[in-house]
Amino acid sequence: MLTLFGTNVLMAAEAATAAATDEKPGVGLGPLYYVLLFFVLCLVVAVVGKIFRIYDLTQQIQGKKALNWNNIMGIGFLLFLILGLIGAYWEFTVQGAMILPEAASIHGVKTDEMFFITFGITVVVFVVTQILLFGFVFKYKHNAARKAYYYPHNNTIEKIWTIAPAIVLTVLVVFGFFTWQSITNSVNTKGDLNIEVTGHQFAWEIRYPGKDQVLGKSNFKLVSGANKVGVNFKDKNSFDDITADTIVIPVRKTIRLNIHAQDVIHSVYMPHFRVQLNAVPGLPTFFKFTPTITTKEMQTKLDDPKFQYLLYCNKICGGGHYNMQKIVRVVTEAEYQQWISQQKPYLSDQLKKDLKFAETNEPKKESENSRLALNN
Ligand SMILES: [Cu+2]
Repeated sequence: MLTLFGTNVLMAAEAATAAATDEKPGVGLGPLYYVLLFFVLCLVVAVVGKIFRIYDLTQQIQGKKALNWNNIMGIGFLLFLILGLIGAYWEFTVQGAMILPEAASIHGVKTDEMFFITFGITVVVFVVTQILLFGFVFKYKHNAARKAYYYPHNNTIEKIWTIAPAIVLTVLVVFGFFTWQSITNSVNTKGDLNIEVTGHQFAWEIRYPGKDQVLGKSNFKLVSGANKVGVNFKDKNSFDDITADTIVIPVRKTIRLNIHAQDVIHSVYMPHFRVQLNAVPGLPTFFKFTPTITTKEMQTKLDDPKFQYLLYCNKICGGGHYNMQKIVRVVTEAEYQQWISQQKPYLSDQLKKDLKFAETNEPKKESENSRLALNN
């Protein structure tokens, strides 16, 4: 314990120095501090218990009235209830304030609604059951003057507490099922912006369709240093495809994310839009959503000029997992058009060179077929 405490004091001192020199907020209390605090609390409870016990024994030796342990335990339960409820309220207000800002997509609003309805129902049940549980323990603690009422079974109560939760859960599940259906049962409509997101250890590759609005076909067998997502240039639709470092999307336009993975399972996660879908090797998936709040509008709403929407990988996919992050910028249609006109074509000079190389050396390259045979 002393070692733990010492380490924490050192950490706090270091953080204080850093804060003084860099003016950066220092991290004073590490997790070890709280572990230590927990053990100290346990120790305090044990010591107080022992003191009571010694007092009790002394009273008995002196022939005085012994302590009423049932009362002490009853009050303990009541304290636990009160402190627990205060703790729950604290969690709700302090940690609750750290939740995501309002959903920035159409379906996200529905997801949030469902979340808050479920949360509301469970909170009410939680508070009522905890009060009943600990309140009953306190009220009906052992009392020598009172005889327990024998009440072994009641079919009506059994029926109520089986049927009521069953109905509530069924409503929640059916509600969830239809919401999920409405989010995912999206037909492809003309005018959707198709964007391809390919995950690999440890980065995301982004491809936009060119003027034709159609992404060219791709095949993992064609992946090479220059052709990172294995675009098939036999498909004419791929000629005008565009590669980008950031994801930029126009507000209030339906986006269809075409999701691929090249090595292990990754997961496309954009919490502000309430979007998450796994990227599975060999199994292309897609997710459609419509952003409703531009990055600038969100910065104003949150009063945070540095705010950015982000795309994360939400599967622990290896050592560099933390690195799989991309900024997502939601802009107006005009800003989007301006941005896309400045992006590089996917068919880079290097790629053109590579492909030509395959064309001229075709007969020798039989063995390296898949990668270089695309110009056959
Ligand atoms: Cu990943």
